[in-house]
Amino acid sequence: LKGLAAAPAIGAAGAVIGMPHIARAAEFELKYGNNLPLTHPLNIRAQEAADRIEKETKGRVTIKIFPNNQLGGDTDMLSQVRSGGLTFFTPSALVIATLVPVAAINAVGFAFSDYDQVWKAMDGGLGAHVREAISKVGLYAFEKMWDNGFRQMTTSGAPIETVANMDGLKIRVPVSPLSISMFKSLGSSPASLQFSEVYSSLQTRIVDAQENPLPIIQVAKLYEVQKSCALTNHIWDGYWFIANGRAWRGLPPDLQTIVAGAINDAGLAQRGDIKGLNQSVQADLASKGLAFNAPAPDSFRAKLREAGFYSEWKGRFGDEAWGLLEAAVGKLA
Ligand code: X2X
Repeated sequence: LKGLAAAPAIGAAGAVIGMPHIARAAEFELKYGNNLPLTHPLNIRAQEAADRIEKETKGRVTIKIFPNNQLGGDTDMLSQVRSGGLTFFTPSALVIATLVPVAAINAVGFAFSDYDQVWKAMDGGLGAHVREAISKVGLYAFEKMWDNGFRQMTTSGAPIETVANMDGLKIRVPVSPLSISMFKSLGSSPASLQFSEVYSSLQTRIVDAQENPLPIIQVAKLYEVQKSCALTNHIWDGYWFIANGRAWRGLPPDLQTIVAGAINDAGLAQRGDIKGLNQSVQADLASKGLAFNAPAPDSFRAKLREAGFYSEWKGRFGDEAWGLLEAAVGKLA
């Protein structure tokens, strides 16, 4: 984990600024990668955590952030964090589920009705169950999940008013078995694409629609290539802040305490940011030309039930996990 000493700063004219000195390399130089633009609260709060960690560890731990798929898409970063090439990664629950299937349980369609239910479940028994499963594949999941948000559907075609408008719709979904199953059950033709490919696939009409929380639609400028947005709230999605297990265990306990404290606190602050954005972003997107409508969820839910979506996923997640979800949200299927 030891890196090279930083080179002395070089001024515009090539002269060394001040006395040449060799900065001491941090004992632990850690890398964190994610799939979101720098302007998203996830990156803003992660940078705050990194600054706090450097300060509180007196420079022994530094974290360099690689935002916006700089290190590859989700699938690439997931394998890098498993191998140790990356120390930290924040996959959405949907995406880490390709490795830890039960992690998608928070994304069951229309399960959560509000954030009180979400955080009670994810900070409680359901989140603990998922973190345990994540630990079994050699990764460490920090206690506090970060917010992605309630997912909404956008399209370049006719507005989505009821589930009938989903028929045959070519919609991009994340690389996630649950998303594919859900959108097939709704009658659409989903395509799994990494987030790094979403803007261009909408622009070139490989797909006509996508679904994401409003803050992502804003920071990734998806309004430039979409016409309307249906406020369906069909999935609540969050990010697990994960670490390579070996790298995590290689940190002395006092440093682990500082790192976990800073990351979990930043996660809580980030939840507040998203909550605030949920209030304000819609007006901004509307002013940029995105038309909004708020479909009643009933036709979507009924279609999922008829297609056997809930019974299938209850079976796939197992009774224990399903019971923990229902303890938070009430009976689902
Ligand atoms: O890929 C997406 O749609 C995103 C950004 O929401 C996730 O990370 C799942």
